[in-house]
Amino acid sequence: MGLTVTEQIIKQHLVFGTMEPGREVSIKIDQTLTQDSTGTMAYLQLEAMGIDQVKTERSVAYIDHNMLQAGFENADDHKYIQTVAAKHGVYFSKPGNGICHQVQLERFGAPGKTLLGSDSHTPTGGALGMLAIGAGGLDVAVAMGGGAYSIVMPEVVNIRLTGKLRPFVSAKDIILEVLRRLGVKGGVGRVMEYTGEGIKNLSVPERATITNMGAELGATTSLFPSDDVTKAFLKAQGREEVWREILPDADAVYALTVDINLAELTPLCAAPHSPDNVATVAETAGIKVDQVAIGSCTNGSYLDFMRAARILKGKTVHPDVSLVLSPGSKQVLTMLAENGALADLIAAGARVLEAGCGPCIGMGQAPATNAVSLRTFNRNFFGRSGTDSAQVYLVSPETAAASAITGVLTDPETLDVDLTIAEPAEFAAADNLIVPPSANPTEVEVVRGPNIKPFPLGVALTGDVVENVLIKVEDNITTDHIMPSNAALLPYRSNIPHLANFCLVPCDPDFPARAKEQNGGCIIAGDNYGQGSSREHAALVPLYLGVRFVLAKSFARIHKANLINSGIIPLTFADPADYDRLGPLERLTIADAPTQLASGNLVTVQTDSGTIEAKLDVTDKELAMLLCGGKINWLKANL
Ligand code: MIC
Ligand code: SF4
Repeated sequence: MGLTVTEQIIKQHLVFGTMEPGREVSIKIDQTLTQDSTGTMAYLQLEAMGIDQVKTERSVAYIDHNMLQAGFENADDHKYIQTVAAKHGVYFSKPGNGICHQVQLERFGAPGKTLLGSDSHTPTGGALGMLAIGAGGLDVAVAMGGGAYSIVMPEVVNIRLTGKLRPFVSAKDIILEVLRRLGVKGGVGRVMEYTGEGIKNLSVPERATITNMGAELGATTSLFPSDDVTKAFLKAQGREEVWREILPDADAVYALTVDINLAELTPLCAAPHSPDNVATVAETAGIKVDQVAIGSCTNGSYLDFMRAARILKGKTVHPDVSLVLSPGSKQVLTMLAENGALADLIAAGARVLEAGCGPCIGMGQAPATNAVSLRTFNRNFFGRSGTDSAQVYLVSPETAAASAITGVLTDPETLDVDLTIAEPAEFAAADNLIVPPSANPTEVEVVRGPNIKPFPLGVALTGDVVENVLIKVEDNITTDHIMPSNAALLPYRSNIPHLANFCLVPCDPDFPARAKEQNGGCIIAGDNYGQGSSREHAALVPLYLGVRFVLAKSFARIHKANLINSGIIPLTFADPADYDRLGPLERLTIADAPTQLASGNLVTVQTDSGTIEAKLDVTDKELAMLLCGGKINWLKANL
């Protein structure tokens, strides 16, 4: 039987396990990336594990999230990451060089390789035909140390694209269409593999918009084959030598095929507050817009900005609109500056930020009260923009630029502009902002600022676990709910005690105080708990607050792994209807927890009014981690 691209890459990297959907497989990791908001923790963990030099082919530490330096904290963390990278064999991408996913795609990614990144949008690299997966910082630290990465062998879904996009319809509309059809849980346990005639007309950066936002499907990753389009991109990046062709076998078998005719697509938008709340721009058009933001790791490419510049050239942004740009990389910004497109954008009234995440993670540019913000980003979760009352719509750069001029959500298909722009034959590729690791690592002194505080460690599981329900939350709670990130909080990513005061506050402002008062407890949740970011702070902070287990209808993949790594037990309801039976401050008891968990049977949970059954769906290794209080304890005992 033939293999999909996903299966070919997993097979070549298989260290342990059987490639059957649902079974655990461990794979060798060739490349890693970290960014600064998850990176401090990852490198503290690397140091704690006593790893001297990284064992990967290439590991890169990016500074792209915490760019505002309102106090010393971010600058201190940048220094820590730069020095710890130099000491341990990691390349360092300076602030200003761009967003990790885009720079990795441009400068380091290679077909057929595996990449593990401490950021949920790491699958962006799948645009090059690599298996690129997001994970918690601790898992990335282990991979840097040469350890294999374990996943549940995914099902491979074929998204078969036919036809050609019409002008003004672009890659963002393709992934919004996939989200419209499959929803934010549609990719759970799956890899989305794109095939079909339609992919031939999509350049690598356009493919990257699609693989990037596959994270919003909950997918393990997304990828495209490595073909002539991939070759042309790598050549234009001066890296043709890393290209190799990787196509699915002719008789590859997919679990499911989803057909999309690109010619039939129209501009789409995701309405507040979920990326799968998709409607056509035509039917939503006319709502008044206050802010337009173009950029991020989803739509921060050369083509994205060139199209926006074409639309805005000679025009002026509407008086009531603030247009803000956050380019994906220095390469993109340089090229726009060199060819004059940046001047067109500035002349039209755009506010230009440095290449980085910026407003996508609430680092500045928070919208006004009740404002409507159109963003070319990938997430419109409640509160993520920094303004709880803001209404964020996710759109393509074409829709964003058209609306910036009119001041209302505007269908770009109503424009009369020629948007034919070729991908460059040569990109402005320069690696002068990438600092190689030190040739004399023993001489490097790692600089630690006062903002860096020790992180909490779990304790071995013993006896009965008796905990009160601290909070009961609904479906699709994101890590932005559990551990909010914004300009005020991001500087404290290496300070868990401070972050603890904000845990789950978007759901209940009293949660941190209650958790402290009760000396910890447990969390009851609906479906897809922990969707979104890879931030392990959404597990470490609850651990710090004494949360022992989460009982949910289901979990998002990365968050579940982060809970296990922290020693917090992720239980699911055997009968989801039992969710309705539980209330706040109810006392839940798991009698003789180690024995029950290890039995492999259903776990009986005593409640105030009876018992309910829960499932623990973990591998043997994960069970061992839970029993000894998390991955670090497990590593210490096993390595
Ligand atoms: C995000 O887009 O939510 C982030 C910020 O990039 C996160 C990482 C983080 O929380 O630091 C992610 O996607 O993993
Ligand atoms: Fe940065 Fe936004 Fe991309 Fe996360 S989604 S890496 S915050 S640009």
